[in-house]
Amino acid sequence: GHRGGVVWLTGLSGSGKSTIAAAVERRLFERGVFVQVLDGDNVRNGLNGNLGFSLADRQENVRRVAEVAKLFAGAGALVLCSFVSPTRDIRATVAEIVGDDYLEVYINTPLEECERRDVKGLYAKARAGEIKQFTGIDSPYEAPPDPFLDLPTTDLTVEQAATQLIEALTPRLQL
Ligand code: GGZ
Repeated sequence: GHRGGVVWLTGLSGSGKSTIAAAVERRLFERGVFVQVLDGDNVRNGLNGNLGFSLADRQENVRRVAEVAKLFAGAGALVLCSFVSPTRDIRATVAEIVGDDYLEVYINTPLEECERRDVKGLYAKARAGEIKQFTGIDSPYEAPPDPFLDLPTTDLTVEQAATQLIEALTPRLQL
């Protein structure tokens, strides 16, 4: 049997957090692991529908998610959380709430690469001033200095990144 835990993916918009989380989720689900993904898509409409993208709102967004993730982990789930979570302060809040079950994963994609991909066209809008306080453009991103795992996506396919993450989690969570 495996232990619950909170895998926290941090990185820029478009870095690949949610794509990698979905690949890990699929592969662990196939192995019978109780896995739950939390990301902006499933919490920013409902639970956190009243929050925007100021640093204070991001802090509150992430704080609520960390509390929910802790509840899931307590029930034995492996929780994959994909949030920009841009500052060390914001991530320190998560670590404090979640405690020993917190595993920080840096989806390490340089801004130039995220902007080149611009999957959702958000960087173009941010550059044009149509979106304010956009991470990496006019709002900060502080890279995590000492993550549990660093995934440089420019050198990895999604499946390779998922494999590295699962291999890193296996001893830790007794998968
Ligand atoms: C950053 C923004 C912004 C601003 C909308 N800054 O690539 P996406 O679209 O799917 O992921 C981004 C997501 C970030 O939400 P999070 O809840 O992860 O952020 S945080 O942890 O900082 O609270 C992006 C979209 O929302 N988005 N406006 N201004 N990303």
